[in-house]
Amino acid sequence: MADNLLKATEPYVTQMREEGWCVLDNVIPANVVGAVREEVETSEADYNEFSKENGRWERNVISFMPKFAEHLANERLLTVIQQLLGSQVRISQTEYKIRPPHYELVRAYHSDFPYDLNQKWHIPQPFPSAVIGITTLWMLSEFTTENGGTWIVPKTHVDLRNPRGKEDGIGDRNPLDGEMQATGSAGSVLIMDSRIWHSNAENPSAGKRTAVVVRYAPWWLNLELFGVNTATIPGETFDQLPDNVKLLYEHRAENREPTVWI
Ligand SMILES: O=C(O)CCC(=O)C(=O)O
Repeated sequence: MADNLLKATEPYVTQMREEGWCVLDNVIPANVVGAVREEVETSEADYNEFSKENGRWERNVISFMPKFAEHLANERLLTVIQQLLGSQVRISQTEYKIRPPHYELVRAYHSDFPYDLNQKWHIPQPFPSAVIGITTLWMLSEFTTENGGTWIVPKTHVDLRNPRGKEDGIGDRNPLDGEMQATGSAGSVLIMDSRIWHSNAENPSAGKRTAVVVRYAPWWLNLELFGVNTATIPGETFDQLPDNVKLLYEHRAENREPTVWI
């Protein structure tokens, strides 16, 4: 990793280790984020229609958003992630996270894969003291406390309890001590240790809160997830991705021999 990148990302890595989260700004430059947001918002309907006809786990959502995909190996972002997960990383899951205007929600606190205790493919408590997943929420519209900025509880990445832990008596629907909403300008990325307790928030505003969640994993983690959220990317679509993004998605490419990792 280049020295200048290590230096520029040091405060973020420190915050990740101590607090379990940070917001990296300007990952998608201001002059292109509007076009990326539009692509993501308009393609969700195409994706939903495709999935209705062909099945929910038939095509990876990244296939529907090539402009967005270009940013996933952003140098500063990957430098932060690689310092926490090791230098070989892959993307485990990608999902639309668009909250419509006037979206109402009771909190639903959880940790993400591989620590989501409601999913079959989780590791058991007590979680080992190691970073095994990084969740990134790409803010394609500004995140505020009025439009559904994600609820997070800083420092919970080292708490051995969990809101979905049956014996832990926390309750995933309750406001929690220390909770705060993550905010940032469009083009920023909320980065979380996947153990961090976090939740959707209501969006009482009149505008959409548009985001995509992308989860990164170390190379050695099993990403098969029993077929759920393992949708593939057509080979011709995969061929169009920038090389450094191919590296993150090669395990999901259809009809392509593994070349990038060899
Ligand atoms: O959309 C959000 O603000 C939170 C999403 C979330 O909790 C998740 O993807 O695990």
